[in-house]
Amino acid sequence: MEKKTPTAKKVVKSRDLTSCEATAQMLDKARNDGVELAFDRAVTMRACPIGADSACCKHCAMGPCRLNSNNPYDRVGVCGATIDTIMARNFGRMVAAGSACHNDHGMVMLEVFGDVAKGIIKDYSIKDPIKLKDVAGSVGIDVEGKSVTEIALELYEELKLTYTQVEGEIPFARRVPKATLETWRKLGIVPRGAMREVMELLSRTHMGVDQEYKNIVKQCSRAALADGWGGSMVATEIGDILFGTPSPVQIEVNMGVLKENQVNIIIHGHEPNLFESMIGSVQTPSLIKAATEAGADGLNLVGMCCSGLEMTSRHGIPHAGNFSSTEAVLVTGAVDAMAVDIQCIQQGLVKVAECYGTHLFTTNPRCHIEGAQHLDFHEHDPKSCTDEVVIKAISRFKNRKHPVQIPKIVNKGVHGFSYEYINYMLGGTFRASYAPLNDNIINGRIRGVAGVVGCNNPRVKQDWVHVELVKELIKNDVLVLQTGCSQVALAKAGLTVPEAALFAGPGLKEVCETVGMPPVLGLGACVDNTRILIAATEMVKVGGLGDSLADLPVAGAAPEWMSEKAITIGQYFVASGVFTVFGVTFPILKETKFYNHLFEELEQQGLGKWGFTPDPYEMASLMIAHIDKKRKALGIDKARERKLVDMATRRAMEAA
Ligand code: NFS
Ligand code: SF4
Repeated sequence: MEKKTPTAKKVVKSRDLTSCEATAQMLDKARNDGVELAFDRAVTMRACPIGADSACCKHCAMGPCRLNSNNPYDRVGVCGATIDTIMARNFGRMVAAGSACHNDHGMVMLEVFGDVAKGIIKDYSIKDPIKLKDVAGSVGIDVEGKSVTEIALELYEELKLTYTQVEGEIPFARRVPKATLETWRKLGIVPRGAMREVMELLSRTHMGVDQEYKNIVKQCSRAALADGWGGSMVATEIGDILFGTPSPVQIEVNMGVLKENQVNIIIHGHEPNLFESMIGSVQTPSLIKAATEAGADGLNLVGMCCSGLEMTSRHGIPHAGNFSSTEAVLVTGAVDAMAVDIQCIQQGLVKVAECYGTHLFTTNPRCHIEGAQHLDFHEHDPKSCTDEVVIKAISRFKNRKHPVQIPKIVNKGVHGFSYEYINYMLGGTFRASYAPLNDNIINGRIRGVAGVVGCNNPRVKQDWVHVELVKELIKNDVLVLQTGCSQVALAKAGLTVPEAALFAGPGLKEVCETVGMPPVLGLGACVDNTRILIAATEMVKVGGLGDSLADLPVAGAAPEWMSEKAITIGQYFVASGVFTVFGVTFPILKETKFYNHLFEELEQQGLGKWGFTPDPYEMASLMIAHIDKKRKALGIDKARERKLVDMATRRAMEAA
């Protein structure tokens, strides 16, 4: 499928590869230092055009087979597999991997929760008993008269079914709006346990099993829903119960959060457990003393990527940058240690860390990297790992050999908008409710809601697609909810502060100013996309916007996606009823039946559908057109018409 390819020239100007000024400065420095980053590798590593279209199959040794003719229906694989089968199977394998990744993480979170409830793990406790009761109630556990421990143990047993259940619907299926659930039941896509769904998807995409693309897509939906309403949702809810439900907090983001005279420690990955323990280690008096004795002004703990976002939301810990900045940040020479756990950890980090003398630690038994030092992290004795990271960081600080050059850029944002807080913020303490949001959508002040999420991808200019898309959406009165690396892009662009309401259309601006909220709400890590599902569910429950999630005037986007997890997230949003647009590239050939199925037919079945364009402005208009279509179907388009932004206002806004 058509895609934006990078400029063919071997050396591309740094500012054409990223709109993050700090990252550009570090890319320039890396080039001067003779160090290669992913940005430059993406220029020299041309994407394989057949693979990019998902037109090849290597599922058996009769192949690999390539169907790269102009008419993909001219040929079939050695086994006779058609282009639709091949693309659907490849897509299914991506969904399976992404779902496995989130579910594996969610399962670890649940095990930790179980051990905390049983008193086996003593380093963590239940921080939010109110949320515990809410979640338990939502899956049908009677909480009356029971102790926190009793409820926790029951919830642990119940939520285990999210993964292990062989038959029947997963626990959080009870949260799905009735009409949406009915559609899933009709289609046979309500998930059983994630282990079963992922296993079945892998089995069905094996050579010679499921060879009807529509049937494969059904299992894709089921395995993806087992992520969104399963493993990811468990990860979010358990994270809140154990570490606290986020509420808005002012944060600092960008590489300027590193401090020249302090011991800088970066945690990069996806498991809040490691990060929570690290917070304990940097507050340990003996370690602070050791840092001072080494000549440092203190210990500076900073996050990156998704666990960084969880810590930002829960504790206001500074955030150094998103996925495409993880190598670049090491080029500052200021990072004394980087500890990683799982997911989105580029192997390229090893080389860059080596060049700048940074200690790079892997900490999770699932993720060792050749050339990195491995320190096993265990929730039963977390400090033995995290203290060691601090000690190594201090020794590197004492012996810093590399000149330190930190880009002096720090941006501020207000993040930590949980589903629960949005409830309170809009409705007030005494009548916490989503009714004001629905009212403002119905009266047209807010045109609709968009979820803008996902990764960076060095094949497009870093952050640029995210920022341009979101600017366009808020200008058109679309309230934007964000997670993952996308949120960091917007924070760096200064659009996650209440003052950013200035850039919103008049209706959205009015709402933001009344409530004192930014037009772009940061909800956390990628697993926290489930907060968007829950918020959307509440909008349906409150009423006035239809019966099913598919009726809502909402749309989703992952403008710079790269990971298989993103595809799974896209598929569970689509299966939940949301029109979801991806940028960069899409692993599909146009003018095929499989394309038509994902991009049109799914919507006719009562679900959402996929969209694709690398262009942020086109992406915005696709999303807005969809929102308007849903408004029309709900009969609330009239209210909206009176609120259209005229040219004069628009010009005034541009000038502002
Ligand atoms: Ni999400 Fe988080 Fe970022 Fe993409 Fe990776 S860090 S889980 S996958 S790159 S948003
Ligand atoms: Fe080729 Fe079929 Fe084997 Fe795929 S499964 S590699 S299309 S023969």
